[in-house]
Amino acid sequence: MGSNGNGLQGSALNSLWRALTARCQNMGAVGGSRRPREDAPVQRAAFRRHVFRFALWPIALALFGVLAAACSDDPPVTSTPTVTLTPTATPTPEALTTHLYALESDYVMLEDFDGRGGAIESMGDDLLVVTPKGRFALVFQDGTVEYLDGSVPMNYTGLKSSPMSEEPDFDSLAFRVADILLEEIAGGYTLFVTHHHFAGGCVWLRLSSTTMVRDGQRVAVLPDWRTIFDAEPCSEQPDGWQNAGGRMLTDGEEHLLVTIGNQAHGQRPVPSDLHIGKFVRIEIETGEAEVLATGIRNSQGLARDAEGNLWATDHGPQGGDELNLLREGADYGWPLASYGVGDGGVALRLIEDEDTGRHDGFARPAFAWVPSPVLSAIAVNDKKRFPLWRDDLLIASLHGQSLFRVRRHGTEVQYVERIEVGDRIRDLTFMPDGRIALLSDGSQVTFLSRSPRYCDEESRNRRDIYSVDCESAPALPWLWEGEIHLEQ
Ligand SMILES: [Ca+2]
Repeated sequence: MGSNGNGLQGSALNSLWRALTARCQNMGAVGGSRRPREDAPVQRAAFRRHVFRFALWPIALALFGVLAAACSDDPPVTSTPTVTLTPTATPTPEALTTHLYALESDYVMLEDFDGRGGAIESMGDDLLVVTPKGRFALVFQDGTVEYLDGSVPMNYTGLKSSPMSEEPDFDSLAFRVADILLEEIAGGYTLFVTHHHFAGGCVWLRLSSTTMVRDGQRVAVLPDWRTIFDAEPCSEQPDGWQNAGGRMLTDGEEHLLVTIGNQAHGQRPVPSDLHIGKFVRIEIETGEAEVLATGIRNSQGLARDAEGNLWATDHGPQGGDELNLLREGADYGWPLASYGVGDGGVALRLIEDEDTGRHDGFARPAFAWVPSPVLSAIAVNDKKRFPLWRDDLLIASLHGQSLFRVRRHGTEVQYVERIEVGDRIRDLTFMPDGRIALLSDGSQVTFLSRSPRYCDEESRNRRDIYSVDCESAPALPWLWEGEIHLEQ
């Protein structure tokens, strides 16, 4: 195990730990020491190297593609029956060859998710996972997993016993945790969660926070949750929470930036006094929300690059998934403009005399996808972890079961590389140790890292892998073809 980076040191902090965990025990929710291995076979799921071979890969992709087409997170404009997601993931292949890197993958299977969603965030060198229905798990650097006591206050039990759950369109899978965000404090973290919450016969998208305390391997989620914000309005429709959005980012100045999906509004414009379908800035202390931009459908990705640009993904209807540059005051068009069309190819013609599929009259995306991969989270790479991908955006997708590496210069997108991983990726993050962590809807955490094979003989003889950062590798043979004049 590597260092946890934030362990409590010294007797004073140990005393704090004891006091806090004692408080948790009194309140009936403590994250104690790691559970014995023999008691919890799933929790000690160590890394599993993929055994899936390339020969089977295209077949599995095709089959999974057919299945996923029915399981898209992107609710259709016309209603179709809800399909239960099979929680068994298709394993990511053991190696992925990309344009600039060969990647190796390790994975950890968690207990089956009850739904679609959840989120991950690095916690020191380890990974905090929140499942779609609000359970917490820590995936340690060696691949062992510990489930923590305590859960996100969603009131899923209340929803399941409500009359809404009897309705044919009831979508329990989409009732979810949308995102988590950790801010380091003395002895632990402040944890922010965007999630659904059922109250008064209605489902809200809520922003809550609590404290996590950490002493080495021991982590506790304190039970004193605080509600910061509820997005208006809540939904009384049995599937009205599908387009949740809910991705968060701190502005470093006591605010959280949050994307809020347009939920049950479908193709109906959202009134300006409602939060849904908008990009908002929420003051953490007061919960006051300010609308920064409008015209958002289901934005599940939000990231800030090193130059301060804000990038957000959004779902188109059929075609027209977007990568947007967020700017205050902008209207991103939904539902009045899109590069997509309605499900079944029905033209979206919501403004008189406007052509469909032009995105006229509104802030256009920096890039758009046709067909829709159903984009989810965004992470920005830095030059330390994948130097040849420096400043690139890495975007996950659900239906597309792929990552998209976006090469950009400033705000200009130059090209997009598709990297197929074979699973619906809900969230992703770069780990401090250089791995990429992916959370799938199939209850799987996958870690991608640069393969040692990237520097071996076979790879070095490939002309499409540019291995300048292989420390021990001799110069590439083709570099010696012809004359090379080096400047002195
Ligand atoms: Ca748009």
